[in-house]
Amino acid sequence: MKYKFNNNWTTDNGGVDLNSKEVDRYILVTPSENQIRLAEKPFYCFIHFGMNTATAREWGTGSETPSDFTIKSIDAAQWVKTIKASGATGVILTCKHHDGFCLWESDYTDFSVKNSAFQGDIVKMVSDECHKQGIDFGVYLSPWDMHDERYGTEAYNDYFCNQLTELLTNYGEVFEVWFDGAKGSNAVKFEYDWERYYAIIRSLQPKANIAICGHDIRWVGNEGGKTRKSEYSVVPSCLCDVEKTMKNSQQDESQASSLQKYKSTDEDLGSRKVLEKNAYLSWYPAEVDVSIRKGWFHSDNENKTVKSSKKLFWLYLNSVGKNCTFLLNVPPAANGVIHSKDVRSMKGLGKKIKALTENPILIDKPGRLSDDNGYIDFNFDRERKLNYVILKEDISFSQRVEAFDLYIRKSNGTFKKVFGGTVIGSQRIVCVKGKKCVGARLVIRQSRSNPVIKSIGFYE
Ligand code: FUL
Repeated sequence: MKYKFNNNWTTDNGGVDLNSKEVDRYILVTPSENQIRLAEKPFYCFIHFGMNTATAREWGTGSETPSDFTIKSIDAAQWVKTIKASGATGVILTCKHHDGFCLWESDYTDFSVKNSAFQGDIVKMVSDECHKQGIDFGVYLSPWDMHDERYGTEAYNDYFCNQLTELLTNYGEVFEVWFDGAKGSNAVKFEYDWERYYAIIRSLQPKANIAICGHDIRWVGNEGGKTRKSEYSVVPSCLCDVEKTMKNSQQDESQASSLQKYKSTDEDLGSRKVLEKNAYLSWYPAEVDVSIRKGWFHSDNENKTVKSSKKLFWLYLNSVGKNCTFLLNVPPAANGVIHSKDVRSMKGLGKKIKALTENPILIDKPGRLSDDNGYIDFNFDRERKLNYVILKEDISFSQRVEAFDLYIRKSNGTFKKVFGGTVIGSQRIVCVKGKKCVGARLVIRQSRSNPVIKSIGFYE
């Protein structure tokens, strides 16, 4: 055999402690029930729709009037059907974007669909449709509001809480509340009453995760689909600091696409080197938000920028397959439907995601590995063309694996390394590109205490 495999790997463990007080401190950080539920349904969609759809802008100006919302009808059934076809399991609707216009008939402002040409409540139409077609519903409510006169005074916090209460009371179960960190650089200085907002969410929708300016879901840090080589879920608690998130978020309308460029500054958020310097740690998994087109809102000028299903699938593998959740934005047009180009890509994506696990070769549930489980062998029934390997840690025991390798075993008995990776986390998808083999070997090189592998699946 060309490679040396160490059965009793725990004595080596990459030269770092397998068990120690410090390691215990890391693995004691585990997800909440809500975070576990989200990790099990890691792909969902954004719907950016509102005043900006009618005016073909990204941010609006704050001086629009309800009559500028010229859209008269929407086909919510088509929206949800399109999203379901992609394999996504939820929708987050921009109930109010930075321009302040509300897609529901709020009792606390005149600036809503109520006073426009639109007949009805768009939040109700979309949430009803989600419930009808069996997918989750979530809300985006922009804290920054360019229109409302109360913004900048304590009365705005009351207004925001009232709106949050409406959204979390009248539209059934809400799976995620998305608080955007974006705020114009010239906006008045104002302290949002986050603790009050969070208390309302926890009491009215205890199953909802709070994203971005919240403590349940971390923004991956860019809007281009880039994830880190090692995306850790156990990170320093200071990353939950809302002010820090806001500083990195969009601060100008024209930045809509510049955030699609990658920043690599904060590449390491959760290695031992980082954690040992931080007294407080949190389970704060990353969410990748990307738009299917150049902008977040639909504009006919950007129909050429619709991403192909191949590109979307790559984004899926690079997020869902790398311990992140994936929030893909699909913005309907001003005629009330999602454009046929976007529909085509979404359908294509759905097919690709389905095909990923359509032909299982073997699925195993190893559980907690023992000291002499340095490697585990898997024997296939016959020679197979291996395409994907899907690994999952049991994250209720935290995120433990720090380095692993995958080998295939050829029909002549030799091993060939096909992948060397770092973290696994809730899900790691490894592409093997149809290599012929009769078995495989998973080698754990480094871990925080003994790994707990929930499952490993091999797919043709
Ligand atoms: C940003 C916003 O400014 C964009 O308009 C969009 O809503 C995106 C998801 O977040 O920060």
